Amino acid sequence: MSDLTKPTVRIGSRKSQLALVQSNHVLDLLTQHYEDKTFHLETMTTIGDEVLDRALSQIGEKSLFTRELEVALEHNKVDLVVHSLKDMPTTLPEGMVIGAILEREDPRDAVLMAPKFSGCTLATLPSGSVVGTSSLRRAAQLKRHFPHLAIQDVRGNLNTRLRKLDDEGTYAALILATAGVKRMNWESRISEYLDTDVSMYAIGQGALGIECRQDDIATRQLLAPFSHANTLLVCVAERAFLRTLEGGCSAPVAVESRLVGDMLYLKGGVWSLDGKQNVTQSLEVELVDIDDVPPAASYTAVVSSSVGNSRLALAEWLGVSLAGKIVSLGGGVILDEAKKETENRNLVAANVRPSK
Ligand code: DPM
Repeated sequence: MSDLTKPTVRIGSRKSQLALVQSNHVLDLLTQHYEDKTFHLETMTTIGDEVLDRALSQIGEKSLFTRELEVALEHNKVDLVVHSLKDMPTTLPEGMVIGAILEREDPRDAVLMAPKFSGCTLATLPSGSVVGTSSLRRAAQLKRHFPHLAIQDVRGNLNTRLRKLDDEGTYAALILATAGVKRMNWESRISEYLDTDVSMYAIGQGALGIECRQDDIATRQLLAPFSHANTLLVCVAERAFLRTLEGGCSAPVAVESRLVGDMLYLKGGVWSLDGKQNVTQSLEVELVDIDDVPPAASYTAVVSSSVGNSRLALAEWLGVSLAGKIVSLGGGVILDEAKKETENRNLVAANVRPSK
């Protein structure tokens, strides 16, 4: 029951089961921490939830799963929104920031097998087996490592996908993020975890990002204690990498990152859509505290009152520098080609003649 004598903080959420689990998790954390406030969930639907007949990369909108929620934030209908960080664009609409990044779950991709193939791994599935994923990143890496498999789009929320895997007979396996599968309580269905030598993960995968208005200092202060410094720093580096490459959903870009002591390691890669060409590189930086580094308004839209500015700036620098290194080694050409091919595929899907 909401107590009308306490001020209410409104949390915006998508309606899918995964979004609700994530938003309720944040609601519980806030409720336990702030006894003098009431927290309330407002649910809404986004384009990403509604358009289920096209691949993600075909819808051609960067903020697929976030736009409607951001409009609600902008119009002061809600005070904060919980997202999977990997669904948050690296540049947010004017006036919005990521006020907290929660501790990252296992960032690896995972395999869920159809009952018929239980006991198999991706490597031992029969030739021509259909593996479902709409992620260009996963598709490219899988094509490279498992040329005997047929990668096919699969859309819909996680519940729809699992039903398709179990009931339809089209798919031998699905590739999903371990984090989402765990949050849905389906961990027992994971038959194989993909190490990064097979599948590097998406930028921000496994972490939750909480968006709020940049000028809403009260909400920013409310969120600050929930930020996980280690996750925040690796994710700033990953997001700076993606932003510099202008990857988004339309091209295969992946990372692996680690913060050990003060050493921040970032590995990044880009792939052609068929996975045959790729450039991967790594870079590291020591995070140090320099007192007189002035704060930026945000670091890839992320704000933090507890992590030092010089650390945030160095994390951002790492991502930008790694992207520069990959572009200079031919990764830029691979990415441009992948983006052009994706656009043309989308035009074909929309019945428009592709450009040369
Ligand atoms: C983004 C991608 C996917 C989601 C692309 C990618 C996967 C799409 C697909 C940007 N967002 O990963 O290369 O497989 O067809 C999404 C999931 C989660 C957040 C589901 C998943 C849960 C995990 C998390 C969809 N967004 O990837 O299995 O919090 O990171």
